[in-house]
Amino acid sequence: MQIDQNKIDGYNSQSLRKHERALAFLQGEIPHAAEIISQLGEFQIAIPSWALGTGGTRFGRFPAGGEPRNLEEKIEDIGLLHRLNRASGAISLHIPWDIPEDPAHIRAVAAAHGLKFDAMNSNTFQDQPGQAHSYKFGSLQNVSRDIRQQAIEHNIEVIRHGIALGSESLTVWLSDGSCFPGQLSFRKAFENTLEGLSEIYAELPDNWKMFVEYKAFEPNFYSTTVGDWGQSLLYASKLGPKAYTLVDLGHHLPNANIEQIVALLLMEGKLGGFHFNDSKYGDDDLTVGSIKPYQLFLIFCELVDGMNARGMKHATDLGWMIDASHNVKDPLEDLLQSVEAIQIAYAQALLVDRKALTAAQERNDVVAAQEILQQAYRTDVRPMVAEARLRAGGALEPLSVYRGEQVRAGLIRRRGLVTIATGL
Ligand code: PSV
Ligand code: MN
Repeated sequence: MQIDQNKIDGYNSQSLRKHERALAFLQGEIPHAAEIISQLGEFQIAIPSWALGTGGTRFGRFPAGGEPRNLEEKIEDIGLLHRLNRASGAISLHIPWDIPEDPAHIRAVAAAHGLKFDAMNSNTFQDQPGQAHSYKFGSLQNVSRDIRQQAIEHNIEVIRHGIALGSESLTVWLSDGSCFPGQLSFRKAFENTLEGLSEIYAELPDNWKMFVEYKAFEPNFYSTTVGDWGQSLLYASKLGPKAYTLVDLGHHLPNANIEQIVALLLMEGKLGGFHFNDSKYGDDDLTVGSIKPYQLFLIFCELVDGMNARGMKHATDLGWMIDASHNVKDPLEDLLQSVEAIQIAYAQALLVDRKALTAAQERNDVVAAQEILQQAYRTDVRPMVAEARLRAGGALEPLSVYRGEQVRAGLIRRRGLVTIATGL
């Protein structure tokens, strides 16, 4: 389902006056507003192919209806998001949930929607029908060479799919670990995992990156073999220059200082990718910015400062992706909210008066430092985000257009009420 440009223009003209007034006020307050708007225009956030359906929990699932039935329809849904916000210009695939049987065709479908292929994701956390060996006791960490080999071959297969689609990175998230003390040897699990990752790394094309994603717990609840940023950094450092750590916001123990983790990984040149979501308790996979928007802003402050310190391009030098699950919301509405929350945090971080902050830090002026950060955080930057969308041909108010056009009802009419998207 697509929304015509003239429809979007029609909605925009209804709210244009109000928008222009709000923007003019902001431009008067912020001398470098034009630069921020252009940076926002370049910033794209990949959408995972598994976030387009209702995720559910282990207790149940309440599908919204009209979920995409195949990869083409998933691409179509992301194309729709991108048309509305002009900031979701990439898709990230999980194999084997979304095997591109005809890569040339899938590439063409994505290109028609203005989408690129972001990181490819392997899956050795589930057993697939017909699979020779089970991952019940882990994949790359496994005591069995045959099982490790199967996981290595799967990852190499994922790289091949990615090459065919024009992707340039592989994200490896392993659920490997243990549920009970004594179940495994931490050292052997690490060594096996490192050996497997090295074999996968050796198959990466020159222009590819490997992202090693860590997670503190779940599905294993005693130990995780890539459990935190220290372990991920250890693997990435040993693997070589194409390997990086990937930070998923939901993968930390409660109250972890994620902004500090980000600052240090960037300082070491080892931060490669990002999975955005929000959480109250664990890996809750909630809408970005719905629970801890100030933390998200502080993380973006470190991202912006750390990338600037290394002369990195904000838009392209890290892999930006949403990794969330939608249990009670329409997945597409949730994703529109998440993308906007990311853009808001990014714009607020660009507002921080860095010179003044450094000066305050140098004289140990704690109060001034806090005021400088909060001055940026308390600025309503939404008109700049909307202006970036408007200039790119998107909607001033994406959610209003989505609802006004009754997109979900249209998808249900076309695809049916009971459709299940592949994924978790
Ligand atoms: C694991 O919780 C994770 O964050 C990884 O990125 C997976 O690829 C994704 O969620 C889907 O299971
Ligand atoms: Mn993730």
